[in-house]
Amino acid sequence: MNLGDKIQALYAKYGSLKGVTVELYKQLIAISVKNEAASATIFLQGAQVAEYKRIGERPVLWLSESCDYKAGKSLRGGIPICWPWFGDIERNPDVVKHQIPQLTSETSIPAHGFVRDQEWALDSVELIDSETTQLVLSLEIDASELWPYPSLLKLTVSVGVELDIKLSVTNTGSETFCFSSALHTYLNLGTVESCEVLGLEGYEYFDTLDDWRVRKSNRPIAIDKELDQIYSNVVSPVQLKDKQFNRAITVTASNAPDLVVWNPWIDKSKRLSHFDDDAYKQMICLETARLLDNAESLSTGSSIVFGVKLSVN
Ligand code: TA6
Repeated sequence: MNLGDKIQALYAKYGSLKGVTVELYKQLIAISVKNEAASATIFLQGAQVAEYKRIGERPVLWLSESCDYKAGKSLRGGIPICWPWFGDIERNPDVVKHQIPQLTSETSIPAHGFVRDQEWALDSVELIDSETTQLVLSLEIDASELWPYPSLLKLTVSVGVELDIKLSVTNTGSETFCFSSALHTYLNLGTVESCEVLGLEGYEYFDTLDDWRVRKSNRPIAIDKELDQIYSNVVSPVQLKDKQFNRAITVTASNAPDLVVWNPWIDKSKRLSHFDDDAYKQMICLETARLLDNAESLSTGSSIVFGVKLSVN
């Protein structure tokens, strides 16, 4: 089905719902929803929540102004879904890494897995009440050279006073598999100087910028240099406190015990795709995840659900 037919079919199914529109951004189809509490835009590619803002407030999610909205490349921003591995496959636990057949040298293994670049199906859009709209998107994965394990992913997005995201993973094949995953949430902020990240004080973390050395700090995280830190088994919600926007965004994980803190800062910003050189001043990634020792082993027919809730106060 071509783009036009897909859009027509989506409009026929959901276009009559209050506050729901189907939009085309160059090569990518998006569903925008607006209710009395908030608005959001979700792209079918990667089931990527690209925008979320509460009515009358500033965007909660950061989205690059340099996105090119081309098929096959996830947008820079919003909440990309990293699955069935996180980051560089080589940095994943052996139990995850050894599932990936040694591909020929010409076949590069994409960072953050492959589902963020694929088109998901929109299963449903439901107006729960005047302040809550729920969308469900799914991706059926057949065994492939890159991932020999049939799987079913479903993303449930609840747009309202809070943004609640749940990803369910089901093993639909005949062999147990193990995956790591992250909801790679890009948060919008006033400017890095006016912000700090609270809730990770006293936790050890891997500093991926210093050969994964284990470090710990008892102070809130200032955003004043490149940050690429992986925290394990975090129990508290994490908060981005933003003095300039006079708000705090609370990131509450569900069944996702790990958290990645990332800001590319000056030098890496210049090397990133679809990322303006000074964009590091307006964003921070706080990524709820299942990584390293918390990679999840799923036997045939079993499922797991994990996610994140963003609230503003
Ligand atoms: O989550 C942090 C990270 O792994 C960084 O190391 C950086 O690579 C970032 O993800 C963005 O990755 P991407 O593949 O989206 O450019």
